[in-house]
Amino acid sequence: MRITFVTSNEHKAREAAGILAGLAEVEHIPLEIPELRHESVTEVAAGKAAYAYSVLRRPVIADDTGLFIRALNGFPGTCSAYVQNTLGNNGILALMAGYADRSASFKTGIAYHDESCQRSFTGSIQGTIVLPRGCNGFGYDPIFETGGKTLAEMNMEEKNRCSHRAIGLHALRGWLAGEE
Ligand code: ITT
Repeated sequence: MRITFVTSNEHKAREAAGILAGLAEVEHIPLEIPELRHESVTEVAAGKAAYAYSVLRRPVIADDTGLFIRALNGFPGTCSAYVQNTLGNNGILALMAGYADRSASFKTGIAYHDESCQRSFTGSIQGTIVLPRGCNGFGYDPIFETGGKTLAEMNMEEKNRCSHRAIGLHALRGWLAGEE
């Protein structure tokens, strides 16, 4: 089975190829997809996958991910890409100055779309916002700690055992395996 992962983010595609290995070959197409405004990563991912399918007409997956910080009422949520590009991790840390509650969740919506069906899956993990540590990964990984390590202190195999994206992709993998 061959699936096209449509994302401007090569790290996402690499993580997905690792998790779907042996079941599906993941081809990465770096298409820029217009994003719906919605509070749910799962809804945004479904919109991205529908758009990608309408353009490519082959089985696609899309991912939408957000960091939801409790003390900031869920900010940046589904605006995480914009906030990463504007404020960055240092800006997030500055916004959190003075907050004792550092808890946050990372959520990923994974959406699959082909000629006959559309399915969405969600993965979520809890963690803590910390000063940057580690140099693996991307985006918010250096400031998100879970199980004693930041995601940037994990190699891809470790991150793929516990991450929000891994949970969503394993759900997709299970469903695809059942469909075969
Ligand atoms: P798409 O083309 O797939 O939309 P994107 O990087 O813009 O790629 P999102 O809209 O899902 O993706 O934006 C999520 C933001 O959160 C973006 O800044 C990412 O770098 C960051 N992010 C996504 N997954 C992450 C992860 O596993 N670890 C750390 N940061 C992540």
